[in-house]
Amino acid sequence: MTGMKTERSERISNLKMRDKSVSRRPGSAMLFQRACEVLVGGVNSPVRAFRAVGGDPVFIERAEGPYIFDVDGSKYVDLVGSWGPAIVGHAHPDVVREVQRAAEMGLSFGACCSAEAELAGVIVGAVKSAEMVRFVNSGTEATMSAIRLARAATDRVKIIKFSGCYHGHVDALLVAAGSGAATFGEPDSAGVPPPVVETTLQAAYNDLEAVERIMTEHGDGVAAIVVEPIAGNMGFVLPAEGFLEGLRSLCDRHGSLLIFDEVMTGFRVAWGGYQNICQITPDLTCLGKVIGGGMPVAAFCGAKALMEQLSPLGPTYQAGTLSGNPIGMAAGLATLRICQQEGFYDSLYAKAFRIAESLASAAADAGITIQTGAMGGMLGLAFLDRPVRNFADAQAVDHELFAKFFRAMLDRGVWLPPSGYEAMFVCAAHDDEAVAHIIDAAAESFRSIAS
Ligand code: KE4
Repeated sequence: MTGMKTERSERISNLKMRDKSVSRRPGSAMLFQRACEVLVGGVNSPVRAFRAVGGDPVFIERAEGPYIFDVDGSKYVDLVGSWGPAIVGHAHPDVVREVQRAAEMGLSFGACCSAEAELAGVIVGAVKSAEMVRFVNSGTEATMSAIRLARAATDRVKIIKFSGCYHGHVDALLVAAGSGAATFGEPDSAGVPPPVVETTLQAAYNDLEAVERIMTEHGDGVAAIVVEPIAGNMGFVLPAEGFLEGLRSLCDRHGSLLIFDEVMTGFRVAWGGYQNICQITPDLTCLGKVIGGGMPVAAFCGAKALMEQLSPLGPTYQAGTLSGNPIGMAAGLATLRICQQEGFYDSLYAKAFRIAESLASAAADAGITIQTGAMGGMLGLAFLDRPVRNFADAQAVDHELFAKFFRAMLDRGVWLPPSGYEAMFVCAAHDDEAVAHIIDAAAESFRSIAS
């Protein structure tokens, strides 16, 4: 689907490439070459480098509704939505208007503003387990701060996380699958000193027995179990029946805290988050993405007695220059106002379900077995002959075939996440035409990769 050529993209496409090679997307290729001179890997977040799917990254010039437009003037139906924030559609007029209005009054005060309590009030009203909120600027900050608070509140150090779950680039959570019986973490990034992750224990997602074994041995030293209630960083993995309930009761039994990392699922799969669906109450919830509507806004929240252990009331320090930023608050408030409309999530789910079902049948028609799933406005696709239940399954997915599918869909005007370890996201602006385009492109793409 090639959209209208913008004047700028005409200009870019006329640029001569330094190495004179002709690229399908000359503007992106030229900009990527330039970016690589001053940005590490040409990007500010690794997944954008397209290394998992091959080829150079595509540079986006603008986005509107369910579409994004690259610098060469091509148009794509977007199933990434900036990794979740664009839930109401890109450049929604109500959101843009509120951001513009806030910006005209100053970008940042470094002081209190009314919008902070207003957005916090919406979150407290929506997230059952939240009485108090602290805003931060990224999901990483939210999980990092929640862990610090949990350690302070319990006077314990150990943390349990699950392989394949991603909670941002927090040192303590950049842990590979641990080796040895106790499954102590080993760093899965350079620069993370082994002592930092020695207190991070790791288990397989959905393996409640493994967590029971760890808690039997270490329970009285475990500050918290941190979990994505739906895992969206190893594809799309639903919690097994009883898994989250089991974590809750293990935490209650051993005096540990349960942290739901709902940075991705918060206000994405339901108003408030997955905890409002599964009816399990975590002690702390991390939020991000949707609550900022595309601006750098994240948060962690929980019961008053726990949250008030944070500075300035309590001994656990946490701070941030741009936390509660008026522009971010305006974007978040405008976004959640739209999400709160009657039927918003039912409509999102209907789209996500329809796309997931259509992907499965189109793949089957091409003789390819895939797994798909959907919850609210989130969906997943895995080239595997069995449901993905944990990271080992996610690693067994045919990521090469996913890469071929990604490129085939990209060439047919559909923007998928550039990694088989990611989830996909629909938005309120995905209308019948956009969904039909995804379905048609998928049918052609599955046929092309099958051959
Ligand atoms: P940020 O620090 O990137 O704002 O949030 C970290 C984070 C925390 N928790 C969960 C469940 C998350 O999914 C994330 C970040 N998600 C990835 C996409 N899977 C962000 C994309 C990127 O890293 O560029």
